[in-house]
Order: sequence, then structure tokens, then C-alpha cells
Amino acid sequence: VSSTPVTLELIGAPTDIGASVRGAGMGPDALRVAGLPEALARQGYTVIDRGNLAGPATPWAPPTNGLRHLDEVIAWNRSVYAAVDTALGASSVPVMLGGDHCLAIGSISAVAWHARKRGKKLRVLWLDAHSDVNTETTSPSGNLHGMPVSCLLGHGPAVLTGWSGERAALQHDAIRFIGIRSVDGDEKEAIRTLGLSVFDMRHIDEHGMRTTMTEALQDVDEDTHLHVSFDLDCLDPADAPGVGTGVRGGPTYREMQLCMEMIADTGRLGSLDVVELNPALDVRNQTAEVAVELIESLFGKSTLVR
Ligand code: HAR
Ligand code: MN
Ligand code: MN
Ligand code: MN
Repeated sequence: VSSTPVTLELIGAPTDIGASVRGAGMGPDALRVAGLPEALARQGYTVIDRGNLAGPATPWAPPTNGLRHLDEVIAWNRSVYAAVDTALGASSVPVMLGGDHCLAIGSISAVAWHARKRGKKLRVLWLDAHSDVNTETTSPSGNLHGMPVSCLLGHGPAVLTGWSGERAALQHDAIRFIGIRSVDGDEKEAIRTLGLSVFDMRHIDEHGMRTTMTEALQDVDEDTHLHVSFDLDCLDPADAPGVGTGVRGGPTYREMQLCMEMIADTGRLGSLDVVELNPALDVRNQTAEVAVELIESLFGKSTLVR
């Protein structure tokens, strides 16, 4: 065990390629404007901002065979995979700044490859209003940001699966969903069939965030690589209006803070996605600022006075 400070690598992926609302491509810079690099440096981390990846423009074409912008989604995810792979290879903690949620395909595939190589169990926490488990046959929109979980489970389009070196980057029991409140009919079926563990808003309402997170983090131990995929539309739109597909009735600001603090307490956070921030729909960058505050907590900032 070394005592060198942990290095965080910020990787900007400025694209809305998997969405149908424009603007998520401005997410990485809005997070920088809100002070993310400085906030993390204040927590004692070495922060390397790798800047923004380059990739194809969004054509705003209709879906073909149930998928919108498939070639461009592949290109962006290849770049994300390579950057996350490089960061993990350098023993850094990659922080992928989206961009829309389709980019989690590349990010988590790279994470899964490294976790396996290191002999670690992988646990993914999917913080989202949506379950993102559509496929090209079930999706109502053809938008790939509604399909990353399927791709990672090995059920999406073949060209977007298998990137981790195994058919499925994730086994069905490696992922926990938190804050879910918008699930399409066929996604409900998939959640049941696949046996996915979903802590939806009803669960949080009835049991509270503390119990929910205790359950979601069960069996996370020193052999676990913990990945958080943080879709900012998990938050209530009253706190976070700057998202393309907001859904009323999310966790409160305090509940989200507790969620982040309990993840930090495990000490096992190894990688992070921050996605779906849409500055074009935001109010004075407040969603980016709220995101920065929550990410500070995720990386160990505590309000405890001791
Ligand atoms: N379920 C819808 C679809 O597949 C909307 C989901 C996309 N929105 C997101 N993902 N932000 O979390 O089109
Ligand atoms: Mn999502
Ligand atoms: Mn979402
Ligand atoms: Mn299974």
C-alpha cells in the first residue's frame, strides 16, 4: 500500500450523440466553470484534467434499425474507452465528464476489463431517474443513452457489446439502480427477466436513503472496485433543471448528499461517470454547481464537525 495521493483524471466527452435533446455536449466545460477541478484538488487529490476528447458531430438523424447515430456512438465510446483505460492503467481514478449516458458503455467496459485483470469484484451504482435498459427492439426513441445497461449486460447491439473482453461487461448482480422513476414497459419486463436490483423512488420513500444505500453497498469490501455512474437527472429537477430528460419526484438534495457520503465511506470508489448535464437548459449553471457539491462528498468531503 502506497501513501502517494490518489490521482483523479478528468476526461471530458463533449457530446449529445446518444440523446435527442441538444446540449449535453457542453457538460464538461460547465462542470469546469462550476469549479470541479479545484474542488477535488481541495480534497487533497492530485487532479489531472485531460481536457476534452474529440469525436464526430451529432448528425441529428432519425434512427435506423431502432438505433440513432450508431456509428458516431461507437466512435465516441471508443475514445472514452481508450481514455478510461489509460487512466486506470496509470492507477488513476478516471472521472468521465459527459456528455450523455451512452458514454458509460465505453467507460464501464474499460473499468470491467481492469477490474477483472486486478482480480476485483465490480460493483456499479447507477444513479438515475431512468433504468437505461432498453435495446434497439424495445426503445421508444432509438436513443442510445436509454440503452447502456443492456449493452453492458451483453444484450444490446452486438457492435456495442463485448468491449470488456467478455460478452458481458457486467453480470446482472453487479449493478444497483438508485432513484429510478421512469421505466418503459419493456424495460420493466427486462428488469424482471434479468433479475436486476432496482431501488426505485418508492423504495427510497418507504425505507429512506440510509437503508437504501446500506442495501446497495452490501458486500462491498476491500476486493471491490466500485464504479458510480451518476446521471444528473437522478436529482429532483427542482434542484437540477439542467438535464435533457428531467422527471419530477427525485431524491432531495440532502438525500443525494447522504447517498454520496455513504459511498465515500466505503473507501472503494474507483471510477466515476458524470453524465446528462445540459447547460442549455440550466439556470445560471446551478445544476453543475450542485453536481460539484455532490461529487465533493463522493470524494470524501464531510460536513461532520469532530
Ligand atoms: N427510456 C427513454 C428512452 O429510452 C428515456 C431514457 C433516456 N434518458 C436518459 N437516460 N437520460 O437516463 O428513450
Ligand atoms: Mn441515464
Ligand atoms: Mn436519466
Ligand atoms: Mn445473469
